[in-house]
Amino acid sequence: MKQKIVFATNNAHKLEEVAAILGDGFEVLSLREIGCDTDIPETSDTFAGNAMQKASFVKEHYGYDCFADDSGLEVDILDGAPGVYSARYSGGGSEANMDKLLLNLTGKSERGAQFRTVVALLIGKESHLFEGIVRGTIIEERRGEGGFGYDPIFVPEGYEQTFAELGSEVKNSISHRAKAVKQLAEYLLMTNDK
Ligand code: ITT
Repeated sequence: MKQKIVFATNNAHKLEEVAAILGDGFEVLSLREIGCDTDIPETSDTFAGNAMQKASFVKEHYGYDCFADDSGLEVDILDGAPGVYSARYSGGGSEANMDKLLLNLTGKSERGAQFRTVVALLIGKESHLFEGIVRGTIIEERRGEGGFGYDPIFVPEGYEQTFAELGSEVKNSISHRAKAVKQLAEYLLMTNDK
């Protein structure tokens, strides 16, 4: 039987990526599927704090075992910005966020960056955190149609294409979210076997 677990996110792209990474053994329920249409507050200044805040909201209000992730892009030369503010960097959407970042990096040759995800899991009375990082470079203009967020301007280390060009299969095997969610899956499978 499939293990049911709630993923506390409003981001359909993240839901799709995570369901693909977790694989067939799990039925991942979205917030909509449990009847939650609240924009859950994210007021912490750390990924772990925000991920835990989202997971706790669902556990408290709906009683489900649940996980949430908080993720973002950290640019070396900008001291880790936009970081936890990645979704809200420009005050507009993804296009405006990329415009602002490219503008802030105009003329800069040092373009190292990383995506980071922290997943918070609340299961029974236990809580766990899992982290994934992927290093890469911010290029000077957008390339590719796939993915979401900053994917068109991020080239992961060891590749020449952006996350948006590489497609979901490659992205889901090497991304920050893949690394964190694989640890989550191992943990869930281990506890399910007991
Ligand atoms: P939820 O809080 O509902 O889960 P969200 O989109 O607000 O969805 P986050 O708070 O984790 O998600 O913000 C992450 C932002 O960082 C996201 O909106 C993107 O701009 C960026 N980001 C995170 N993961 C990314 C990825 O895999 N590719 C590109 N951009 C990403």
